[in-house]
Amino acid sequence: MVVKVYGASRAACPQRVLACLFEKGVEFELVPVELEKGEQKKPEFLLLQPFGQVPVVEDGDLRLFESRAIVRYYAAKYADRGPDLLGTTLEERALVDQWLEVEAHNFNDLCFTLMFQLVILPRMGQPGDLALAHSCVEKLEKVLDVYETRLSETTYLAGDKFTLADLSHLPGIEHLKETAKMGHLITEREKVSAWWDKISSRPAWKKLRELVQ
Ligand SMILES: N[C@@H](CCC(=O)N[C@@H](CS)C(=O)NCC(=O)O)C(=O)O
Repeated sequence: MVVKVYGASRAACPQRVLACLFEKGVEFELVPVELEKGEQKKPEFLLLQPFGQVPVVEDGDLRLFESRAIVRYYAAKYADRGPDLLGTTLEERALVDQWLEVEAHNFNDLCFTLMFQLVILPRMGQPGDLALAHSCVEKLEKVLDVYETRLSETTYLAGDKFTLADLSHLPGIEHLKETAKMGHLITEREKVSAWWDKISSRPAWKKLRELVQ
């Protein structure tokens, strides 16, 4: 059965899910939801996702939202297919979870606020708060300094293997670099930059990029 993914291929949260499905070779159908038109807030969509956000997946009888819950589900469901994205030992899994939490709370919150002020609000014809954006950049610098230290010890965030912890960063960093023109945050850090080059050159992420263009 083909997995249905409701979302916009340009939006970061659906991209997290699509990247995971590509890694695992899971066939999917993308059901477009036009965020600019507010389709995600319409009553029929709220029946799928009561908070009015994408992505949502439908897989047989299962309907699931929250991109990180979805990628955990597919990484576990297809554990024996494609790369191991969860870690095998209890300790490896704990480290993957730790860095997934860091992505969600330390990295993504700042990245999202920055994107909202610099890109999304101006796109909607409203001025972004540049002071807020500036403070996000300062805080992001500190977060990425922590990544730089971590990545001088291990090749990937959770250890020596690519996992969900790395995959989950792909959309946010791509948006930071390409849309917000903040690529220097990555390139000025040697280890983070090498890590980014490695994770963004994976065939699954390249397929995602082709889908977006
Ligand atoms: N924590 C949720 C966040 C979902 C989310 O913020 N989705 C954005 C797209 S990346 C969205 O639907 N934005 C439109 C809106 O909030 O109205 C997840 O990871 O799935």
